Amino acid sequence: MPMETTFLFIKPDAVQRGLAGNIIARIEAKGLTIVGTKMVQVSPELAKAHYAEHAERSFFPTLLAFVTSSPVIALAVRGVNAISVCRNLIGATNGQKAAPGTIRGDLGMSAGNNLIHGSDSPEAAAKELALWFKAGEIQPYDRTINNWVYDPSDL
Ligand code: D4T
Repeated sequence: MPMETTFLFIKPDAVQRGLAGNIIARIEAKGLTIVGTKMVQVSPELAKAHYAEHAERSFFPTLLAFVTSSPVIALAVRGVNAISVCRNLIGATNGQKAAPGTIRGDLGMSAGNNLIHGSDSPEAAAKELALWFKAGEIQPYDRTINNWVYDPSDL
């Protein structure tokens, strides 16, 4: 199984609510490795580029206003099948419907204010990592503890 790197960002609601540590702790405790992180005040241009696929949706203006309203924390996260593992960790879009045990299921009550974004495919991860991080801002190291996180057949 190849290691993947996915892109997440902790959204303005989670940063404002003081939930960033809780969310990052869940990602680390799962066995994933944070290989890049920074706080970003999202510009309208970055918001539009990131959410370009939703440009025609009715919630697009609200989404742009929300994501640019206060700083976010961008994360590059590495692990075996990291893209799908993170999507499962995050849970369904609407916190009212997300399963207990997921970030949104445990911490949120909204579809818009839904705490965290995660790339939904290898193509999206590649696009979003390139959009948010400059060369040299991601350190693709492997934690020595990975020998205790994975068994040999996982790697
Ligand atoms: P992201 O992309 O932020 O990880 O969320 P999801 O993958 O779970 O959900 P999405 O792409 O369908 O939606 C993108 C973004 O739009 C917001 N949103 C979504 C909203 O404000 N109102 C809505 O009704 C929906 C469906 C939340 C996430």
